[in-house]
This record gives sequence, structure tokens and C-alpha cells, in this order.
Amino acid sequence: MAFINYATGNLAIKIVYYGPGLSGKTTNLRYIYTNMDADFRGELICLETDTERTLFFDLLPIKAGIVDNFKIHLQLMTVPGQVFYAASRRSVLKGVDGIVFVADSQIPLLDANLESFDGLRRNLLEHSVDLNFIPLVFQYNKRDLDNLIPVETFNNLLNPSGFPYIETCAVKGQGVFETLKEITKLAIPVVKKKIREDERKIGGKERLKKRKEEEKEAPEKKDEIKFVAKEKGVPLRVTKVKFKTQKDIEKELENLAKDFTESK
Ligand SMILES: Nc1nc2c(ncn2[C@@H]2O[C@H](COP(=O)(O)OP(=O)(O)OP(=O)(O)O)[C@@H](O)[C@H]2O)c(=O)[nH]1
Ligand SMILES: [Mg+2]
Repeated sequence: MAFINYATGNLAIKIVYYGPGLSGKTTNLRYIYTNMDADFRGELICLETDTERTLFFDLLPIKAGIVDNFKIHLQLMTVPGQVFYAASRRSVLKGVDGIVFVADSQIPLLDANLESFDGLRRNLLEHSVDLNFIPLVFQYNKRDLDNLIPVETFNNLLNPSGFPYIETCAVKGQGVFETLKEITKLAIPVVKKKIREDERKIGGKERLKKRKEEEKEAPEKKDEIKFVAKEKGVPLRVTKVKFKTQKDIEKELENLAKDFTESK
């Protein structure tokens, strides 16, 4: 859920990488982590069960520049693609502001992509979100392999509404930052509009007046979305956290969302 923290001037946005098992969601976050300047990203956190095999989700917080004098913070998250983690997928989607659908381009995986996308539609509906009205970018991944689903087929079957799509090879980093830029560009205006509508409802005139005063006081900063790159990739360090139950995960998700908005 998007938050504005007036004390720190942060605007926090949650982006979820969704898609079938092994399509390359975690690979996106790993590449972003190793190729961003350490001052502009947090730690990469992976939630695992006792067996160390099962991933519940990954989380990478990053900074993405300035818009309307707000510092944009993105909370990048992945869902576990494997079919039996449906409950975790639903939890991670709570309060999502933008989605990157990472599809696996290999022909035998066409059905897995379609099923996963259908699951996304259903899970969002459980949070009262219509897939047609949320910022969404398609990533057709693994374009380096042979035997590929043609882009037109993907667009006809997955993306008839014509959302942006990017052909990628995430494991080499090709298209990873382009995808991130695209979803950020789509999500920011939607989030800002939503926040202002909420303010009007909850805080009424007082809140709006305060914001106008604040905007007057703050020196005009130029809007800029940027992901500050490291010249040379850094070694990957993953913080692993163990959890046992679905309730634990949900509690941790709530805590992460709170901590995140408080960060400077
Ligand atoms: N050839 C190729 N392999 C890729 C690409 N992207 C990811 N992979 C590989 O695909 C495998 C699965 O990648 P992950 O990023 O772990 O997949 P995931 O979507 O997070 O999978 P789940 O966590 O099970 O949902 C890894 O071996 C990656 O190296 C790509 O563009 N091309
Ligand atoms: Mg993963």
C-alpha cells in the first residue's frame, strides 16, 4: 500500500514481481541488488521455511529518485511461483501498487504462464483490485533460449489490453532496469492520485491545506526517476529469515511495511 510519510518526505510504493515457478522473478531482484549503488538500496531479504528450500517471498527496498518533492522508495517483492504457495502469493499482493508479470518464454511453459496469470487476477480480486486498473508491465523472460513463445502469441493470450511488455534475459540483466523504470513510471502517478483522494476523504480540508503550505515551503526539486548504478557489480549478499506459519509471514509483511515507511 502506498504511503506518504510527511516527516521523512518519503513516498513508499509496493511493486510485486509475479509469475510461474522458475520464470526469473528472484533473478530480477538479485540483478538489481548487485548492480545498484549500496546507498540506494537496502538488503535483499529472503523468507524461507525450516527446510531452507521453500521460499515465501523476497524483498528488496530501493530508492528511485524524486517526484513532487517526495523521495520515492520502492519495496520490490517476489511471490513464490510454485503452485502450492497460493496463500503466500495472496498475502504478498496485499496493498500492491504495481505488478511486473514475469513470464517464462519457453514453449512448454505456455500453460503455466496462463495459469499463473489467471491466479493473479483471482488473487487481486480477493483484495478488491481489478487487474485492468492497476499498473502492470509484462516481462517476457529467457529470450536467450531456443524454442520460444512468439511475442505476438504472448500479447494475444496474456496481454490483449496492450500493457507495456519487455523482452528480457534477466540472468544477464538485459531488460531488468528497463522493466523497473517502466513499472515505476506507471505506478507513481496512480499512487499519487490515490493518496490525494484518500486525504480528501480522511483528512478533509485541514490536511489539504497543510500539504499546500508544505509544498510552498519546500524548494522546488526537479522530478527525476533514477536508479543509481554501481560501476562494477557487487557480490550478492542475501539475508535469510526463517518463518514457520502463514500467520508469521503475514505479521512480518505488516512489520516490513511499517519499517519501510519510517526509513529515511
Ligand atoms: N536462460 C535463462 N535462465 C534464466 C533467466 N532468468 C532466470 N533464469 C534462470 O531460471 C532459474 C529460476 O530463476 P529464479 O529467479 O529463481 O525463478 P523464480 O521466478 O524466482 O522462481 P520461484 O521462486 O520458484 O517462483 C534460475 O536458474 C535462473 O538462473 C533468463 O533470462 N535466461
Ligand atoms: Mg523466486
